[in-house]
Amino acid sequence: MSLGAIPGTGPATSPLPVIKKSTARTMADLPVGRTLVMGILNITEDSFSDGGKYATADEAIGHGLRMHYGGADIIDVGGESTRPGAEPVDPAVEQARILPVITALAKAGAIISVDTMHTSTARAALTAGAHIVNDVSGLTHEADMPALIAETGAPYVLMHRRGDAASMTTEANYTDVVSEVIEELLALRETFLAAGVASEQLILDPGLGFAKDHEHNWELLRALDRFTALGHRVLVGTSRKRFLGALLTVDSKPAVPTARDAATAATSALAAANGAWGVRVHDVPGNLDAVKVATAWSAARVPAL
Ligand code: PMM
Repeated sequence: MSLGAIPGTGPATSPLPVIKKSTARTMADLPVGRTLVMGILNITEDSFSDGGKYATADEAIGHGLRMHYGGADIIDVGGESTRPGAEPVDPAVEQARILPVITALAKAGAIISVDTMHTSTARAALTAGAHIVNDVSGLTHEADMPALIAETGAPYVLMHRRGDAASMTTEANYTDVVSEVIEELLALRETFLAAGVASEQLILDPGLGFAKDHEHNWELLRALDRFTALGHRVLVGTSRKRFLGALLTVDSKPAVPTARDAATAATSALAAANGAWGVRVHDVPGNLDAVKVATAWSAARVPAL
């Protein structure tokens, strides 16, 4: 395919990246031996960190390509904000936002996950070239998701959440957050297995920030090995989240989202050292460095005493 043939990639002189090759890839092409870096591409008006930034397909494709060529292993494309209090988006609107972007990025050789709670959007995205379904609903949204995942055989991120965007902040009540999140994820796992989903398709995510307060997020991150011990790949999303902003408070003001990237990279290194399969992040280069550090640290010989 000639340069610029895909909308948004532009002529060679354009400041937007151009397609360097057009080979579609599969999950088998993902690197092994280190934690994967999933770059976030929110094509929404109201996501907390990057809402409204990629309002046109051209801008979204350009940013996706930048992350792809900048070393992202996976690009996570979403068209509906998941932040507390976000307005629901009609699946038709969501699909109009994301499908042209997924088509273009898949042609450029990106491995793509679709961040959606809608079964119809997940199906359309897989048809357009997405590889993974990333569903933050914790199965609170559409009951036919397990049937779709069984039918397609696609890898599926099963994330823990209580309630929906409107109610989740009031549902962060736990006696033992780690045990309860694990228990609730395992119950959801049963629903997927009963629908015919293969265990290997399921990627677990503790859902940091989703019906969790700051302390819960730290506890979950600290106990990540209990999640990896469940025998599934584990994905972790800390990127620029409020618990990092609160940690970095200066003069009683939490750090703004874009000032949270170094702290995010630190959490990515910790997650990688604890066996995470992937980290979902805004800043791809910094987090790629962080997981490489963790890989080298984990692989280093421990001298005998
Ligand atoms: N967090 C957000 C959105 N999608 N998906 C998974 N699997 N895990 C997460 O932690 C997660 C997610 C919210 O962050 P954003 O608004 O920056 O996309």
